[in-house]
Amino acid sequence: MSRDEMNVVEELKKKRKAVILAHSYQPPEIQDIADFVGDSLELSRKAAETPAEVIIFCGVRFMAETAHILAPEKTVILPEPDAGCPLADCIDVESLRGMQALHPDALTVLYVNSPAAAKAESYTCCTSANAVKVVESVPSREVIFAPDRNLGLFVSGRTTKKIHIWEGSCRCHDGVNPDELATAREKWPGARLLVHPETPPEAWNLADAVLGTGGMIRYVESSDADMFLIGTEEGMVYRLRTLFPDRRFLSVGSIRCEDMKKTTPEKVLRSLRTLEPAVTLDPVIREKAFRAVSRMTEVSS
Ligand code: CIZ
Repeated sequence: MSRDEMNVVEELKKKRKAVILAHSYQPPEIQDIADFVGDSLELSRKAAETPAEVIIFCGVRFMAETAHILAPEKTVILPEPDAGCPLADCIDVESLRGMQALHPDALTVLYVNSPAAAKAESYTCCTSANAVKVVESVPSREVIFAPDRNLGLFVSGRTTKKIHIWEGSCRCHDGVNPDELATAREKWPGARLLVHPETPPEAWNLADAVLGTGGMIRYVESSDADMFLIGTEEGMVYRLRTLFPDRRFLSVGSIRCEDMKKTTPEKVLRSLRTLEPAVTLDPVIREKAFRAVSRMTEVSS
């Protein structure tokens, strides 16, 4: 973005009382113009706390919906309305109710990568940063965990609760090739390999740590290694390089989310001008989803 365009963004932000929030998987040029970059939990918190009246949410639809669920009085704009999440699309209300009928003693923990209508049918939500803590907090011995199978498996290995796992996945993370990770490990023996829990267990077995993006940042902060192999969406490497310019980061596993790359500076500029397209939800669904999302934020605060 040119200096002139950056100035226009700044002026419009002031005029609209707007803030730009961007997920760590967004392209570099979006992370560069954002007021805050983070994971979905951090961004939801920012959305709820910010005094801004308008939130330009650079991410995918479920994230902007979560911001609207937590801050209905603010205008939440998703600059690219077609930025979806195939993982979130793995679950629908009717099938979720079907699984709940099969396990009447279980409460449902829904990964935030899911549609608001499914959140409205759930007891609570979680992100990759707090999944184990949230599952442990639920007042039932049995839990339905949806929609990410790999994260569900990750949680079941860290709790004594009985977990009924939904069969869904993020096709970018689930498609990671463990051989590629093993080759990278051999090539850079001194580097630490960090992978996301949405990757399959074969990837975890090769890694030094299995972490959400916020956890990866904290890991690097407290590590004395100077090179890291990053097994999550490639945008995270730009974020890490920005935060830790004196360390080396390499994206491994070819994990690229095309939906995350649909946001462009031009679309952000257009949204600031027009305040469109805004994300809204049926108020009844929003209210019920708010209960589930709030239970999560209470546990992780
Ligand atoms: O929860 C998020 O923001 C996602 C999608 C990834 C992560 O681990 O931060």
